[in-house]
Amino acid sequence: MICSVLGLGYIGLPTASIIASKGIKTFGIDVNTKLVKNINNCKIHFYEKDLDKILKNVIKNNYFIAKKIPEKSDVFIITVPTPIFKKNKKPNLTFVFDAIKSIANLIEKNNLIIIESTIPVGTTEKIYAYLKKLRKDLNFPSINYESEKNANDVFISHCPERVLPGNIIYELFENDRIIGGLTKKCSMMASNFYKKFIKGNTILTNSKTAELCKLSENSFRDVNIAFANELSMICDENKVDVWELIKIANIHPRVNILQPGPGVGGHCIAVDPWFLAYSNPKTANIIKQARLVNLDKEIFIYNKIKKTIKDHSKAINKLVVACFGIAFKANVNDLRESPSLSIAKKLLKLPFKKINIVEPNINELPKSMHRKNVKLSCINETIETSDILLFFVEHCEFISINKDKLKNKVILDFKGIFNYN
Ligand code: SAJ
Repeated sequence: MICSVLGLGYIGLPTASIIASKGIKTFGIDVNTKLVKNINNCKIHFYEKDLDKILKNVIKNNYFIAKKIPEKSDVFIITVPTPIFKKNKKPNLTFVFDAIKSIANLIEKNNLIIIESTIPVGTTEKIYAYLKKLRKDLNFPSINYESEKNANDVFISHCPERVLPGNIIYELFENDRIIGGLTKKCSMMASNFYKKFIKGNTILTNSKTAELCKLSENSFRDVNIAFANELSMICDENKVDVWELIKIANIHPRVNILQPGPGVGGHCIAVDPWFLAYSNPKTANIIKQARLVNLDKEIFIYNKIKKTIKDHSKAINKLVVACFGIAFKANVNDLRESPSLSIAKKLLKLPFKKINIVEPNINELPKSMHRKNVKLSCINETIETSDILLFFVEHCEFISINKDKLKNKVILDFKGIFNYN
């Protein structure tokens, strides 16, 4: 059996590596020539626990090779990004359809096509219609999930990735998978394939349910984080400690409030709810509002910082501020859609004497932060030399800071670091 995984990013590369680790010949396909070369030399463009070991092994044993141009395969898995257009929040499916186009002429009877990328409801059916147009020689009967007679030549399913950045390898093996086939047979064929390399269960359904399920999961989390963020702003207005409030409220057996922070980052939860808000503008009210609340939290924090600067005894051009954490969440080096990074970038525009950035998970600052007065610094030196300390991310290194060192410092703790025991 040969499997091709198209898109070697945060999901595609770990997925391809794990499939190859089960002895399945796997091609990792990506349009980026440099990335393909680097991956074949075991150079990975992001950190994910255990991925380097697995990749090294599968390359050494000839089970995996990265390529630019797709080849004939039994299974094609699409793991390309599905961003949104900034202006109108419309899902951008260009990469998905480009990937499908790139394999269209390679597809043979009995091939499996699996879309893992997060997609709007109905997209798997659109992909089917697109392939039907491109490959008139193949048999594509009308879609009917329940029909036993459905005799397609190719089997298309949406099996959304649901793994947590920072724990991807473990979750790829262990998590249950939603298998959303266009037909029952598509689901069964895809399920049999996943069972070759996952320990979790496969849950079979139709493609639309699978698409909406993935979007619902991430929207659920976004809405719940928005609730925590809204509470944090209500607490601020009422001069109540939000961390203590949430701790007490969560003692209730049916209450489980999440943690507030500078907003929601990453390429998933900050993006996917917009798919629903865009396609269901009249009904997806809470979902849209939650997105807006989580975005507003960033502005709220920026205004808090500005007020603190104004109240400080030193003039702004004499002040040294420190941003603790610019990653999108705790203990990862991923900066995508990071609200902390976005706030830090806004701070660059203010005339501080110096800005210390403490981010233990990266070795150099992103280019967009390159300024004379901005430095990637270590924890202890930063504490000693900074006037205002801003805590944006709950990295484990920050939680273990000896609190005695922080006496006499102005601290704004947006992640409740000092409430961890
Ligand atoms: N966050 C909070 N407060 C919390 C929890 C999270 O502010 O109490 C913030 C984080 O700091 C981060 C953002 O939310 O900025 C998202 O982090 P996350 O850990 O909740 O989720 P992701 O984006 O890393 O991964 C999510 C997961 N989805 C769900 O938990 C429903 C993962 O399972 C998905 O596979 C992934 O999105 C994806 O790829 O869609």
